[in-house]
Amino acid sequence: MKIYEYASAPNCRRVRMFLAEKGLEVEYVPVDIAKGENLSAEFRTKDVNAKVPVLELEDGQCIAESVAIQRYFEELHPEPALFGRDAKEKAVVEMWTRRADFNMMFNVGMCFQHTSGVFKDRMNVFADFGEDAGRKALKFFDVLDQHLSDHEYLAGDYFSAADIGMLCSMDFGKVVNLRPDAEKHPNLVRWREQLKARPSAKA
Ligand SMILES: N[C@@H](CCC(=O)N[C@@H](CS)C(=O)NCC(=O)O)C(=O)O
Repeated sequence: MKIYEYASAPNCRRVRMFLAEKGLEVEYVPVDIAKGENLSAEFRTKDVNAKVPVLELEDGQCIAESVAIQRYFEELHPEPALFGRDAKEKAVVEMWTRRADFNMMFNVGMCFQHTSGVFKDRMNVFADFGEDAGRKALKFFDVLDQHLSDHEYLAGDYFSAADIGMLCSMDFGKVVNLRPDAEKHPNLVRWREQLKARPSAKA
């Protein structure tokens, strides 16, 4: 079993942090997305979208999508539960996981891809769209700050995969100067520092 990944990519960090929380070790195979190694015909046989991370099982089955990879390991190693323990927790973690993807990862990612020029060799770039996505991510910082004013973690009083997804997405915002402001977002900064103190945050 191995995971194809690019160390500084947020969705790869999301899987590494999850596995560290579970105490699991998997072989990692670096794929340099900056050099476009993920765009090769061979890599496309592993993921039709040509993205990392991809988990390749012993029988050759490839599983792309960071959350799908996390769910595979959650099923095999249920403790500690990171996607919730009962129907209500599972739904709440799912809700926040989707928000991490659609409200944070998508906007931060689009801001990076459409304003940095790093991927201009492989996509059409619309700077206005990227700037607008950046503004949407910043607005979502406000929403998160409000939510975290009376919740310890995103899903409530327990740490979950939703926290991992949101942290990795939000931290990636630094590359396009999207950062929470300690004065404007004290609750969000408190939550981030709390997560960063976990050994898994360094994975
Ligand atoms: N929804 C996918 C997104 C995967 C994704 O966007 N991966 C990025 C790195 S974080 C990538 O491979 N980018 C290379 C490219 O777009 O060429 C997931 O959660 O794994």
